[in-house]
Amino acid sequence: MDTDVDYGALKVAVKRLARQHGFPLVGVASAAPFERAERSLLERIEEGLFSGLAWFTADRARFSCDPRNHLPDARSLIALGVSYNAPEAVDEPGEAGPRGRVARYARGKDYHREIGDRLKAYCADLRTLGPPGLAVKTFVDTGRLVDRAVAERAGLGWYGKNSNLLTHRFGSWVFLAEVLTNLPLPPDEPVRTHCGSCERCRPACPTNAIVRPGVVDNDRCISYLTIELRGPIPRDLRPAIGDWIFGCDLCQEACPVNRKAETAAPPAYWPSEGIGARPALLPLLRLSEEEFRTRFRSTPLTRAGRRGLLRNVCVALGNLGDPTSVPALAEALGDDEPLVRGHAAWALGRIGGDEARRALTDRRSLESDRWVREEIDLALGMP
Ligand code: B12
Ligand code: SF4
Ligand code: SF4
Repeated sequence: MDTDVDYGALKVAVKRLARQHGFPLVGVASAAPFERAERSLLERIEEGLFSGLAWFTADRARFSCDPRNHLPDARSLIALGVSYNAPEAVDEPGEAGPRGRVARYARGKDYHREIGDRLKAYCADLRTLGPPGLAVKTFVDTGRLVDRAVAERAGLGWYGKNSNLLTHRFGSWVFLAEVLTNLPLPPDEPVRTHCGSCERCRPACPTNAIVRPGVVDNDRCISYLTIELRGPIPRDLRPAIGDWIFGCDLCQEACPVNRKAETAAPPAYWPSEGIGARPALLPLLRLSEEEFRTRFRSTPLTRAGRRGLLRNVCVALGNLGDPTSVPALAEALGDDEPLVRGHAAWALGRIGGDEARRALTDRRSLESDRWVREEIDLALGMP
């Protein structure tokens, strides 16, 4: 790199530019390997805590913890954070019937594209600052890099026992992204704060997914069960999901640091831009594939797809136990997707009553899928 360049001054300009591009949290970290993250990841994979995510292999973990795998002459990481905490007042208007809950990060537009576009514009402007030969690579969530570990090293925040990165201004309600570069920028210091004796998040988790402080068992986390899991939700975990239909925020809602969090989400993440915070469930159960695609295009809901969302809606309805949902669930017993039919059967069994039993018995004689028939039998046997 050019010895005539004042990298301290360049760092100030790089950070100012990041704020101008809508990244209020910005810090710089060295691009050295993330040894602690690699150790943690490999231990957790070995322990079986990631067995549900087939793509989360030991090889991927090793690759993700060394930024030089992406850019051989990488020197620095510019860590970026954006709040997704929207003001409550912009929630959707009321509608009758049972309602589900959506994790805060997923209520509006999808962040991958929105932040991806901003990263592109930011990097284009970085080129006007940087010396010749500047190389950059951008990451947000899906890249093979450990986003939280980068943010922690760059001083954006600290690890909470719920394993989220907590920040002074926005609590843990932040998306993380980064720019990897060959610029040797002087690094920032990590934040020294930690949870102290607080333990509130752990008992707040209904599936006991926080197995040790800072360690989440992916396979028990409602976020995984409602978003990433493609097949049936394990029967023993369904009751603990409550009314969450996409993601879960309980370990973050319990966190005292989040009480003081600024509500600074850009309008793209407001509930009015997507599914909202507490959507009415019965209309969701009646969505066709076409309607699902039109309504939820460019929102995080596409990750679960119609079948995943409707599976989750059935579980939430079963847990809410509102008898007015029986006709819609009975209709869902005839859905094209066995995944939806099986979870509708579970929900009807949980709600119980004559009408629910009749619907289950009628469907049983028509049902061709073995797993769905098993769910119907179990539902009919429910107390
Ligand atoms: C896989 C994944 C998941 C999995 C597994 C989550 C997990 N905790 O490991 C599932 C699907 C469950 C998930 C859920 C969620 N996710 Co997610 N997820 C990821 C992804 C793709 C990889 C995370 C990873 O590598 N985990 C492996 C473990 C080893 O990493 P870690 O948790 O950071 O582990 C560190 C700590 O445990 C710490 N540590 C070790 N020992 C100890 C001991 C103590 C006492 C403490 C305090 C810390 C500590 O060191 C470890 C290594 O650095 C990242 C994006 C990315 N590319 O990084 C997003 C990411 C982590 N997810 C994110 C979000 C928003 C969520 C949800 C909040 C969504 C929701 N509301 O439903 C939940 C939160 C659940 C939770 N409590 O963690 C954000 C987190 C933002 C933030 N402020 O932290 C990320 C960074 C995406 C992004 N770019 O914004 N996620
Ligand atoms: S997101 Fe929900 S299920 Fe996952 S660890 Fe936190 S409280 Fe538990
Ligand atoms: S609830 Fe308490 S223990 Fe959990 S992350 Fe927040 S401060 Fe840490």
